[in-house]
Amino acid sequence: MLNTRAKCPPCLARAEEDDFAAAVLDGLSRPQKSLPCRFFYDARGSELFEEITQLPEYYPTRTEAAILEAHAAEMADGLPPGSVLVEFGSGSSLKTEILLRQLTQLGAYVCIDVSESALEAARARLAARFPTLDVRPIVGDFSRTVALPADLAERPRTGFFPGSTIGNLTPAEAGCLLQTFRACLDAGGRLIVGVDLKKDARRLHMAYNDSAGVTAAFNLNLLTRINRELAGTFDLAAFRHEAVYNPREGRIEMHLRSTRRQVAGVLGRPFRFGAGERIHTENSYKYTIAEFHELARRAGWQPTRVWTDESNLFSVHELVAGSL
Ligand code: AVJ
Repeated sequence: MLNTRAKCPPCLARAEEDDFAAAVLDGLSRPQKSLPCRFFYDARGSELFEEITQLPEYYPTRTEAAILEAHAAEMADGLPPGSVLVEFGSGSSLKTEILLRQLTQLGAYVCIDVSESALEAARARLAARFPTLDVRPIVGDFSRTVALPADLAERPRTGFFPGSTIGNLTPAEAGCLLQTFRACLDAGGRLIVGVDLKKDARRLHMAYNDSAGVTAAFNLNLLTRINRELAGTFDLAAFRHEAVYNPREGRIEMHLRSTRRQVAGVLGRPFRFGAGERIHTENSYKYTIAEFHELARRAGWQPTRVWTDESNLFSVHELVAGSL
């Protein structure tokens, strides 16, 4: 078993508690400059991501929603009455409603997110739409072990981690996260997880290089955020969005490429860029079903069922926790 503490670098969902300044200064000081993708999601970034999910080229969100719609009833059956649904990084909990409509035997819905405002908005909306549902928001970082409310301790648990958020992690980090979820959900617990599939590289390229330029704006917004929050002096016109599929690693990589030799300041410190030098801003890993099964098994999960769309663009996996 991997040691979660030692091998899990800070990865996702920690944007509100961790130090943007320290992460940016550190990332830009490396020989291969990089910025953590969790900082994309300031107010403007979240808005741009929302726009991305509506783009004709960006298939993951609508495909996953369609898979959930088509198979939610199957996902629900076999769920013991009184079960607790635990969502890791629930945000608006919008996709969750597709499941909640079918999970009529649910004992409670525990939603974990770093954003207290997002949790409160979701709680209010769910209270109106599912008046009998027991909603338990927890403000916290799902990449660390989260304790569930004591009165729910004896209930069977099902985890929910949609959106292919797991693709932002390296496979090693993803394995750590699956182990953390396993610890939270206990032996016999289930996990429903959305995973984007490997596919034709042109299709992937289009999804991350949309013709309206929304993904480019989303990527470049990171520099706007640095300029605003960290007294940055990035010239937005001198960086270009780049998204490329790396077939060896099985991931889309997003970069910001400097179009010329230049210096950009952050908190009074100068960072030099050569012409063509890149800042690596995001990885989005794609898996075959077999690859994801292997990853899950190594993290203590037994793959049980998997649902996909007709074009095999996206997968939703059901995993059952093995005993430790
Ligand atoms: C939110 C991680 C699923 O990797 O596709 C969308 C983020 N980046 N376009 C993804 C993203 C560029 C997205 N995830």
